[in-house]
Amino acid sequence: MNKLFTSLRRKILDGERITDEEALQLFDSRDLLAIGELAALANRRKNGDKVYFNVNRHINYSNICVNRCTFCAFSRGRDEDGGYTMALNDVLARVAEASEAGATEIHMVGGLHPDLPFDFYLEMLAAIKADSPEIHIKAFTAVEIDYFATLAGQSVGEVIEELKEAGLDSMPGGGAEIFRFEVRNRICPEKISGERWLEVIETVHRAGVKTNATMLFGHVENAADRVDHMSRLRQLQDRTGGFQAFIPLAFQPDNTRVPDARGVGGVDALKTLAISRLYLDNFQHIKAYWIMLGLKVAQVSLAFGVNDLDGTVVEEKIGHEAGADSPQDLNKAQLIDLIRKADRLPVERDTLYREVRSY
Ligand code: V47
Ligand code: SF4
Repeated sequence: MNKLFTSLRRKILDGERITDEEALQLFDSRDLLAIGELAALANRRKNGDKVYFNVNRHINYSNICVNRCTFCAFSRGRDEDGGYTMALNDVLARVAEASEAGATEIHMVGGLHPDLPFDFYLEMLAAIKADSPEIHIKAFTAVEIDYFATLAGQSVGEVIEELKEAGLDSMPGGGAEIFRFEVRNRICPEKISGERWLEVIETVHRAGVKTNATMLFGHVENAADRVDHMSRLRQLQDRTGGFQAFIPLAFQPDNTRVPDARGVGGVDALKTLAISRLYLDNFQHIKAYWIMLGLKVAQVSLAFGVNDLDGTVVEEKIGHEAGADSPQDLNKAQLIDLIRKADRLPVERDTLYREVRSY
């Protein structure tokens, strides 16, 4: 193993890429601290001491969904108890509240609603922009975009142009889960395939819209599935450069239907974040989503290659319906304190990673 770490250190210093085989060896290794130290080195060379955070608000406009992903405790069928769709005024009120609280971003996603027409989404974007033109709208996953294309009877490229026109600024990275068919077919058989997710995102990037990429881990996937997932992302990033951040999402098991899910301990979470930093050499930002990781693991991850924390969030349903025991919101002062106490430099950013203010 020492040989592996020596050779990887040399690769990082020479700016050389690590192979799938090496990533697998890292997943196999029990030397968490050595992996973390390498990831911290790779991160320091890219981002110095800065840790980015943003002031944002998540809005889940509806939880009604035609799919039934087994890991999802958030969605409901059309006639099921607990299903909701926000009225446009409720969405606008949340955006206005966010804007008054100094948010620079709205992160807005929802289920695949069986009845709403594509125009609903265009009108929602346009109304948000009319009310709060200064706020960046990061909305809809590749899964929703594919669904809109079907609803509208249009190509993904056409749908993206209309969404941009209506006010869409960028997209989050959800819906990626694990790309490999054997896993995807077990956890979300109705969802678009991994190949389709990548194809939609490639079209989005080519339309000049930035996105993130996620990976849902800690269910039934193995290390090879994780490396395969990251490999496809690395290849797409080589082609488009359109990804901003990679966000490993730690699986939360409550109220879900994934038999044999392994769950995510702190060691696995830190290892996965660190390996993603080492493997995804063409991603500038590795983001800890503290909602799923918990605050303390998210803070420690800043010594394991992570340089970005999402965000103030304010209201979170997807992880909390599945048992996440983190708070639902952090204020800016708490985020700054968390980063400072990790001995790093807090920098507020906007969605496109322009610096708003250092602390
Ligand atoms: O795609 C669903 C995940 C995602 C569970 O791009 C679960 O900035 C854990 O993508 N346990 C949506 N995860 C959230 C998401 C996201 C979050 C924060 C920032 C960004 C960004 C994107 O949530 C889904 C799915 O992978 N998810 N259920 C669960 N039980
Ligand atoms: Fe629907 Fe998304 Fe939940 Fe799957 S993860 S059931 S597509 S809301």
